[in-house]
Amino acid sequence: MKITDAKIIVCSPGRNFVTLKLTTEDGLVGWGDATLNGRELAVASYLSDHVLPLLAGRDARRIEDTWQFLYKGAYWRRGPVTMAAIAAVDVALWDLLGKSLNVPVYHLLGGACRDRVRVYAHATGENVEAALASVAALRARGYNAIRVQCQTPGGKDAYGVSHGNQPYEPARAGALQETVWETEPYLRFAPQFFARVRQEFGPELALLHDAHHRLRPVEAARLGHALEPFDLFWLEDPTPAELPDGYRLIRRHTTTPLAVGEVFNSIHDCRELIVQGSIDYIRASAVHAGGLSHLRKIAQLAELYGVRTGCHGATDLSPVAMAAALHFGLSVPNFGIQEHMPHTAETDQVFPHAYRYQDGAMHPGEAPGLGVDCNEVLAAQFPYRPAYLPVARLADGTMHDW
Ligand code: EZ4
Ligand code: CO
Repeated sequence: MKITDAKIIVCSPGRNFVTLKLTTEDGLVGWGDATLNGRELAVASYLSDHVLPLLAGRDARRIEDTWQFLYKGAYWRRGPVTMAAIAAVDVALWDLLGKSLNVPVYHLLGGACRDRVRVYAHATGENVEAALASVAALRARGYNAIRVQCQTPGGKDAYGVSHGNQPYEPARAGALQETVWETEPYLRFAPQFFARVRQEFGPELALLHDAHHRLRPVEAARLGHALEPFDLFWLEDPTPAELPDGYRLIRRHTTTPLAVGEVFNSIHDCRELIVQGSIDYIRASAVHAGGLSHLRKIAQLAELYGVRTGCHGATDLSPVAMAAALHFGLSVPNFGIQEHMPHTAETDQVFPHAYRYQDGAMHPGEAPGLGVDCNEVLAAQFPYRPAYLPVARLADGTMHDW
């Protein structure tokens, strides 16, 4: 099963995606996602200039060897660009293997450990009433786990809040957007806000919150402690992910569960947090952490330490990576929850897929491989548009973590 052709498709059906298409001598096609939000063309170039020329003639069944070849063979290891590129190849090879054997990928990953993949949705509001209405609307659609983000009253912006009735989408086309961040008003507001959400929706709804790396460790510890009465499912990314000592500090001061890792790209980023018992959920994804092969290793390390998966699943994972996440989520023993932000209708048309949502959970479907296709003719109608993630500054202009 030799690889005979490899091609990159960059398209923007609502936001930018980088998609890898591998073709074998038997005419099978495998898909991989290499989307790196705001830095898409760097990965496309890494793939087309440095990876794809190495793939022709390789046996598509040698998934682990190809991973090792691309990781060790580059000498320059890790980093989001490299690992997203390796992920695209890896996921496309799993897709090809499934198609060649006529089985869904989750069977190749050890088979289903559960019958559906619990997902959480994003509620957002520019004020408390709007955020509560957003939670209510998602609950009505069957979600039993909801991440809630609300703008601090009087504040100019907050992480994760959509504007003008649009679904939340962090990347913005056109000029770079600058936001203003104020920590103290946020820290005063967040516990009052979650008290209100709990009061409104009762004890059973799983509530999640994302602080998006914006707090210093001691501030995050204070927030985690203050949120304990409201029984969060998790507090995500309370402090920058590169501060394992910061997470140890937070951990010493609060029993609010912690989730970290959407920006991680290798097991080495995750290791210290996991083995020191500083986190409860690891958020590494099948696209930004080296594909299904590497994500399995991260999950196996996490399993040893009682840490569960909570994989990133924002819209910057294309439907190809979303399918990979669902095959993984169905089959990984220490599954926790999967993030789910629905894509635009145009994205779903460009990437027809077998996965489906029902009653707060998703299933990858029974199609061979990943169960996702890419309509290249349609994709060509949505050309790449430069887009960036916003940046954040403090009120005095100091650059802050976004
Ligand atoms: O801001 O994926 O938990 N989800 C998130 C996302 C991230 C984007 C960055 O590309 O934090 O919305
Ligand atoms: Co996040």
